[in-house]
Amino acid sequence: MSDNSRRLPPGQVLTQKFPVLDLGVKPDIPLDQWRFSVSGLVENPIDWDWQEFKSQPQTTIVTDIHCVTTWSRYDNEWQGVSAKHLLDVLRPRPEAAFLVFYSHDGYTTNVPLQAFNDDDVMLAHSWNGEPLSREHGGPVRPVIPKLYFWKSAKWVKHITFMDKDAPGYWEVRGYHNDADPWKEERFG
Ligand SMILES: Nc1nc2c(c(=O)[nH]1)N[C@H]1C(S)=C(S)[C@@H](COP(=O)(O)O)O[C@H]1N2
Ligand SMILES: [Mo]
Repeated sequence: MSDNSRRLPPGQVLTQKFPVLDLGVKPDIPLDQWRFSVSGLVENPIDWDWQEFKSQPQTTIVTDIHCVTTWSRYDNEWQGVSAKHLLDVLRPRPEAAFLVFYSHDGYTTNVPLQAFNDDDVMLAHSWNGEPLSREHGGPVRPVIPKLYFWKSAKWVKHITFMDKDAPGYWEVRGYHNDADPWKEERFG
């Protein structure tokens, strides 16, 4: 896209850098100890080790990042397991409407199932052709490009599917629950 006004959401500034933002703890999770589990309102809960995760169908997507602190970064190439595939495996129950992500640093964040169930959402293990670095959330982080980047939990270890919403770390501290950059849903 060449028309920047249609690509850069309101109030954002483009950067070539990839800033690091988190609570200050950067967990080190060796791949042989890494696990990823999903529980709650799904027909088929999972508890994957690294090999099971990597043996799922792999996809690549290129997305823009929009952080609530106003930086945006274009053309990030992510590789991993698509949300669509994960949902095929999990088979959410009809009552399932909200997800909470749990991370190794104690961070949590919430999204509606509708936001997760999108073609550009994935659990990423690589960024721009390299394994996702520890400072950016490796081994694995979800990427939800249509929402501000705080919804993309680094060092993810668990997802729970629920019938009710449950605001996460920043959402209970004044960040907007929905986080749509195009509507500037930053706070409140
Ligand atoms: N586990 C975890 N995930 C997190 C955070 C965090 O503190 N812990 N911070 C969020 C915020 S506010 C942002 S902007 C992005 C920053 O990701 P980056 O460091 O890869 O740029 O991670 C999000 N995911
Ligand atoms: Mo952020």
